[in-house]
Amino acid sequence: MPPTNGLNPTLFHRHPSNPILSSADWPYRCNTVFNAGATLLADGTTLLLCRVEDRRGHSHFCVARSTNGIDDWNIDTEPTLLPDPENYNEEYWGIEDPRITWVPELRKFAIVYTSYSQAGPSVALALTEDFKTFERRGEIMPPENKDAALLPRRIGENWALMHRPVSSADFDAHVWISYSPDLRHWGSHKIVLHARKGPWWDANKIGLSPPPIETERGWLVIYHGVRQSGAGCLYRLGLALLDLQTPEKCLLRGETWVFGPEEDYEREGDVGNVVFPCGTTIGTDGDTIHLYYGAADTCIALATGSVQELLDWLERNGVPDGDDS
Ligand code: BMA
Repeated sequence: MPPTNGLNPTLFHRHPSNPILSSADWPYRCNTVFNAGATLLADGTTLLLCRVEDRRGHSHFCVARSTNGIDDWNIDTEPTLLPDPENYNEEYWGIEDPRITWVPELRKFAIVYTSYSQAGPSVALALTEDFKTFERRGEIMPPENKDAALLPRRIGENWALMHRPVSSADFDAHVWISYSPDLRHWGSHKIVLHARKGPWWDANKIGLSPPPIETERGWLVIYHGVRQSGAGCLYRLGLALLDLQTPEKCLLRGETWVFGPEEDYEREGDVGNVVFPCGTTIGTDGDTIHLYYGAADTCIALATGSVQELLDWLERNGVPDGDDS
């Protein structure tokens, strides 16, 4: 049995060789490497689509591949996907925080990412079969919006996208879901998870972290909560479970955070006190979850857990999502 401590068991275990990737590993000069999307290829290779911030402060993506998902990374020697502002003006200030979903119906990977436009961050979609050539579909949610991911299959007839719009500083930032028949026209917008209020760890601003994981009990969601204080922001992770057939319905949501900045590489960096996962992979046992997260906006780290333990924890400690306003 893993060590448990009532409400606060250790659900994610940091890998001893953390951080597993940083700018020091990169084949070309850059500032930082963080917030990577993750997926498994058909041959079992782990692929990370890493956000690389250059020395101007603009980001692009670069692929790193590894057979064990831990070390011996084979990193593309040049940027894999650069912003293309001449054709996609919304990428003017770069592309950030990719989330990867394998979509069986399309037989393609969908990459949903933040395109940093002059009007603010927005959500863009690209499809790929091989992470070498990319089919850009452009901006699918206007600014200000980020932290988006596509569900791997249609819900009824429609595709489903989770995302996080922000209307203005006077209103809270919640996680939403929208539906589309064609990946282009989006509607039926609904709030899935509300930011809580007051002193909560996830008050005022939350966002989806990796793409939701489909389980027999529902869509397992790892989301981040941003605690704003006089000392700055604190990014921590919580869990929720959404109904399989009606994902806008939150069945359970934890009250406490389950993973937060503790180690030096999470506490200190370009933006300290940040753990920010954009991808997971599931091991061959169908249960071990590998959580790849950006640490302090500076490097990439790995923590592992068990999907069953996360679900059991939610069943013991979760409450239905409610608006805490
Ligand atoms: C969020 C995103 C992330 C970043 C985090 C902490 O708003 O922009 O890319 O990791 O802030 O700086």
